[in-house]
Amino acid sequence: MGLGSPGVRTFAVNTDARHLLKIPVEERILIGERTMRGRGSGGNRSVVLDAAEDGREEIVRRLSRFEMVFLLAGLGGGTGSALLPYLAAELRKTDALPVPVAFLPFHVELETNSDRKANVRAALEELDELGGLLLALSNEKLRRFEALPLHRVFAVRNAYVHALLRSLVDMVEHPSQLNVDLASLKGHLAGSGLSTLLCGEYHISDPERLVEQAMTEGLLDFALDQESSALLHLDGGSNLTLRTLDQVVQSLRRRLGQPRRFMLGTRIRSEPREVVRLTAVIGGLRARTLDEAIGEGSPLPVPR
Ligand SMILES: Nc1nc2c(ncn2[C@@H]2O[C@H](COP(=O)(O)OP(=O)(O)OP(=O)(O)O)[C@@H](O)[C@H]2O)c(=O)[nH]1
Ligand SMILES: [Mg+2]
Repeated sequence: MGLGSPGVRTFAVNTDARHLLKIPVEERILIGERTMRGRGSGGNRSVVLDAAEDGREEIVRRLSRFEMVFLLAGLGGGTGSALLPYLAAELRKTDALPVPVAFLPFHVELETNSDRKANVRAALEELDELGGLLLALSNEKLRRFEALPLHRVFAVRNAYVHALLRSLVDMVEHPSQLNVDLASLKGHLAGSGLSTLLCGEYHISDPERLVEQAMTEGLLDFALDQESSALLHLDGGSNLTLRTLDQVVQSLRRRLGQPRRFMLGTRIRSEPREVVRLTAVIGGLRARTLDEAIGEGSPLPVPR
């Protein structure tokens, strides 16, 4: 997925050579050729981990020269479930900021296959333990669109992920009045345990609704585990008043139980705007366990 920035480069890493060739990216990395012969792992995380370890130096060298690395994987098989936490952990040792994005399988896939369930669980536990940013998006939420053709449904999902990542990049890329840069984002993340990213846009007249919507969309796959923390960034027009800003801050703080660690950034444009965009990094989370997730199917965030 290109994010429309000139500095963005797309990579695919896989154990499956045929699948790798079909993915429209700029650079491809095949791992585990010796052990898996380019045919995928057949759900075996440990053989993928061995292959990743063998190829570690090259992969880390190629990925770590970027400031942020978005790692996207569908969990449940061997390759994605092994590589997502592994690469996130390896990149955390470098200057790059890894942002893992985990797609969780439909519940029916898990209910009928205990190996897939074990793979998802292992990956989520490792990501949870690692802390930092995690986006977790359950395919189950797509059921809300069950009347649409599958490719349309995945397009909806991709648009939402794109909006989230775009809003993170925008936040750190543009210098603004109360500035949040990459260093301050990393500093905030370092003391926040597991964090996730929220974004939302709403009419300037209803700050409560803006916060409510961003939170219900973004926190579905997480539970608040310890004291929360928040980094809030608002992007609005010259008509964004201090009162509106304050209402958004108070609303978010209240909903999170008044976190002690709170950081605010703003970007105010020179022209008026009807819409305010909120980007927030919420910390002190844990990924909901699979059993919790399977217990409740939850609705899909609607992208804008
Ligand atoms: N949301 C989303 N999910 C995907 C996409 N591609 C694959 N998946 C899901 O990712 C999960 C894991 O994919 P698999 O091919 O089974 O596993 P793998 O990671 O390739 O691992 P192997 O066992 O080595 O084949 C599946 O449940 C797929 O539904 C995609 O483009 N978008
Ligand atoms: Mg595969």
